[in-house]
Amino acid sequence: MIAIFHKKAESSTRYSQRGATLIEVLISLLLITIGLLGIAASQITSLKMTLSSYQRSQATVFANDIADRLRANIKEAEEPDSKYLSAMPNGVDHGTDCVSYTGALTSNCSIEKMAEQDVFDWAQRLRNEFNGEGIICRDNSPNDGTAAAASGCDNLAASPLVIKVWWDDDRDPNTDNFLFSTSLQL
Ligand SMILES: [Ca+2]
Ligand SMILES: [Ca+2]
Repeated sequence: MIAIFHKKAESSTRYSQRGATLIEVLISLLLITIGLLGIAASQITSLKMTLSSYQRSQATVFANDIADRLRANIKEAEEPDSKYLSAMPNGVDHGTDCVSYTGALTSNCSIEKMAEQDVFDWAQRLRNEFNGEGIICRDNSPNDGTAAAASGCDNLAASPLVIKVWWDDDRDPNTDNFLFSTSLQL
């Protein structure tokens, strides 16, 4: 009798030891899962920040692009009623009169038409390559505005020339677009 009782007690201990091991394994799996989810979340955050910083550098490239175009057509850019300002926000497509980057301009391309074409080309590229929009205007407080149609530009003759570029940083149409603005030294 004693021997049998002893055997039963031993078996019960072994069983409870196996149970504890299973719980330990489950807890370990849970901890590993939580850890992996944490790593995944930080990876996603890091990817978002990388994309955000890439888009910001793209906005700078687009701003530099139109700044270079204004410098190349400085006589028109410096006019008080420059077409760079009045043709906003989408410019005017002058067909082949002022084809950019492809050799000599035709005699039909005036500096005013060139400005309108520059703005047109710029707006197209911003929309197609960046899903964004931009404006050239005069503004003494350039860090405002939510879109080309609500640019926050004061358009006063004494205000500096600025370039503003907006884009949807978080791909959420319900949040404001990001703005990059820079004042323009001609
Ligand atoms: Ca303003
Ligand atoms: Ca948004």
